[in-house]
Amino acid sequence: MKVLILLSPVVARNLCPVGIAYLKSFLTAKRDVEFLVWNLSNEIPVPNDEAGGYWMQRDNMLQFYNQHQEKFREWTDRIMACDPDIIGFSVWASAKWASLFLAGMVKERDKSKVIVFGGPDCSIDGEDYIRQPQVDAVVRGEGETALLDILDQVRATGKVGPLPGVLVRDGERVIDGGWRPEIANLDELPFPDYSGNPNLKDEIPLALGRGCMWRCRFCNCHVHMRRPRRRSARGIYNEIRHQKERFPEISRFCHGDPNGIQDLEMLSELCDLLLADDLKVTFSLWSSMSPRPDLALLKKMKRAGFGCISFGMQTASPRIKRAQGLAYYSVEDAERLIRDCFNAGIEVTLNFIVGFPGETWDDFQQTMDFIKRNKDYIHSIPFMHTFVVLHKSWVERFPRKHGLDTDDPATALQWRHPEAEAMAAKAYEIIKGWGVRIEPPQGRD
Ligand code: B12
Ligand code: SF4
Repeated sequence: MKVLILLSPVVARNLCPVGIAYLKSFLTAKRDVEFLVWNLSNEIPVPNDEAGGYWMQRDNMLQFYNQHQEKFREWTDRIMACDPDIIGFSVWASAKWASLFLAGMVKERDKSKVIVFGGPDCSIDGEDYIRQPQVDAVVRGEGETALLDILDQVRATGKVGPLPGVLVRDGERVIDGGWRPEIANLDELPFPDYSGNPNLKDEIPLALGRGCMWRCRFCNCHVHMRRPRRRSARGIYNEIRHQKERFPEISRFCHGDPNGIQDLEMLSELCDLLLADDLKVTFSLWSSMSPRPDLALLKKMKRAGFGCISFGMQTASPRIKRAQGLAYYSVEDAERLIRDCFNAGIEVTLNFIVGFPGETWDDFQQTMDFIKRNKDYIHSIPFMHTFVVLHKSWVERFPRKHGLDTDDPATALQWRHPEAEAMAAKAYEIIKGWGVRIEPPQGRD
């Protein structure tokens, strides 16, 4: 059996998805399967590939498609010549339209080709994808066991029928297999396989677990990975050794799951294992703010190779923080954590959101005051995001409760704070004036 996974435009340059590497190692360990990954996005450089919102608009991608029809035809020819048993599209929102256009072109050539969509945007908008005639099945959530079942079904019957975790169509009717139980013990998964991925250059993605234990009101992560699960320190350490053996020229690991500072006991144990070894590797982490860890653990993390942490700080207004569901730490906790990281030698970058519902210039000022107080301890502030309502987030589902003047989720999705752009522009102007960098540490974006 041959499985071809496609990453269509537009995904960020050099994206090396941890999820596809997991699918590859899992499927090839379980079945005799040729697993191919084509990152088509690499083949058409897009100058503004970070502008995810722009590429989520169908008209923008249609214009791009019209300019590059020849390339889309060439891809279709290659896919047909490759003749895979399953054509899988790994879809992030920015790649939605190109994936749908290309799938349509394949189906036009051969209706019997099995086309499966999966990836983050399918978890969030799966019902929409399965209504498209060129899509035979949509996998929501993690893909390993669902894709394995699909593979077995296609081998036996040549098509995909109802399965847990999968949406399929019977004529016009959508059959929803419900959400598949998530893999309980992540240590049972084989290590992700990055072989042959041209985007694996300077750093190797590393997932410490899946999902996030918090429930920020603006976030929709819990739709994609529903239950937070951590890997064991020993399992992560073994993977680091394994990847180092496979790719000895790469010594930097970048974090590939939503939130790195969740299980402090595991982090501490991982540091002990790394310190007892001499792997000469470094790590970067994403994390929410937290009342923990303490200075001792941060110092140990630094010695073990954790060089920088990107914190989602979002706001320093206690009122807006509460509205965002971030009551689990205080502004003082955040201040202490930033300074402790600095004192431990860990570079801190902070990301903020401006223009949350109900945010006033006074709330904004509290954030600016916070940055000013802590500017000597902050490496950079790469993102001052203007708030947008995410599909399936709590804000979208319960808009009035979050200060919007509507009960309608569709209207909520369009909502923008009238001062958000002005706040972001002002913030950049102020923080640049203080000499705070707005680009992340080298090698981190
Ligand atoms: C870690 C992460 C990143 C890392 C990527 C790490 C890596 N190397 O893979 C980095 C920092 C690079 C990143 C960047 C971005 N991210 Co991000 N990221 C995440 C995060 C926090 C976790 C993803 C995760 O758990 N990965 C772990 C692996 C195991 O899961 P996975 O990659 O999804 O793969 C599994 C399934 O999706 C499925 N699957 C994947 N492909 C396929 C294909 C088929 C055929 C099948 C059947 C299954 C399948 O199986 C995989 C294994 O179980 C999520 C939030 C969340 N909790 O979901 C946001 C998230 C995925 N990111 C998002 C966005 C928007 C971005 C950016 C565009 C942000 C920006 N403006 O720059 C960029 C650019 C990415 C791009 N496509 O170009 C959005 C996606 C929105 C959407 N609707 O598509 C999310 C959901 C966050 C959010 N709430 O907005 N991100
Ligand atoms: S901490 Fe980050 S990943 Fe977790 S719910 Fe909040 S925004 Fe989402």
